[in-house]
Amino acid sequence: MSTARRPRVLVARAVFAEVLARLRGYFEVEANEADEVWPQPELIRRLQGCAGCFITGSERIDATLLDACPELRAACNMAVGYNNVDLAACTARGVLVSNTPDVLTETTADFGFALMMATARRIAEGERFLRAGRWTKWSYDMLAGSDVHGATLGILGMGRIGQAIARRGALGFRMPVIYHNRSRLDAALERQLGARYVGKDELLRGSDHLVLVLPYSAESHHAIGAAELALMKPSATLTNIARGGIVDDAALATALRERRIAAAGLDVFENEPQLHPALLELPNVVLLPHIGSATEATRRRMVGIAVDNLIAALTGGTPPTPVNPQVLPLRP
Ligand code: 8YV
Repeated sequence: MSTARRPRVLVARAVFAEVLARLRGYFEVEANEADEVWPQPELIRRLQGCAGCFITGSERIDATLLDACPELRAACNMAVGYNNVDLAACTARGVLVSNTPDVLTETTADFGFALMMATARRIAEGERFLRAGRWTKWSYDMLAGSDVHGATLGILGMGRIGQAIARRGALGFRMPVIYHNRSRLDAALERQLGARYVGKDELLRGSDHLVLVLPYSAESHHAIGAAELALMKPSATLTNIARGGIVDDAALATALRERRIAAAGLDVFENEPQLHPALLELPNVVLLPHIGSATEATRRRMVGIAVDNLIAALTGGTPPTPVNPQVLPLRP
């Protein structure tokens, strides 16, 4: 391709260096090696003249941006969740959206299970206790938590990651698994996972350890608020590896402070990276900075798929993981 005719793409956040080199084989690339999180006006300014962009969960693609960037034809998200993108607005304008499913499923399930275990067994609290020099003697109830093996594992959202967590619980830790989801799995898959479908209230009432793995949408906003937390056992833990906004963080902080549930493990927050200040004051919550998919191998696979989508979309190929394939083939 001659340089003059090559499409322009924006890589909105820092990525592995070899990825930029690969993209430069096809496109004029504007990168963000300083890894700034651009406010939307800056993102719009940088996107002028771009046919495609590589984005992460930090970049919001909405109707305002699309109207200000009429040449944009593909927005390739390095995440399986795409609630940062107004899908209907993209589809209406013929803009392809892609995500990165499958490659992060097992990695994120490992993390969800680890966070649930850390929460139940007070791992982070114990480390803080030790580092603070408070470990002066053994005592019978020091940092006593709750068992994971044999306890009832509840899963809200039974997609790929929910299923991978169910498998870990049922097969690895002999946990009875209950789940709630928009649609019920077929009976053979339920048997294979060792998971039983229940209504949402029964899930809340029956779980010893409840893990949230559902996508964020208007429908799932505050799916766990004060009323839902009130149904949970006082001994239960809650783990959120899905998205901020699914849990009402203020209501959760109150429930944790009043010990209406025992503990929580949170990797995602409303308004992240800002945290509700009340959460930071509580001993019985494990707080992590949205690292569910963060292994080097998985992050490389995620970037790779996002870039495969971008290249295919803008060179007339078949993007491997489009979210709105109905817009294909893209307008010239
Ligand atoms: C991403 C995620 O790291 O895939 C997702 O949906 O939440 C994480 O794996 C994050 O969204 C950055 O794009």
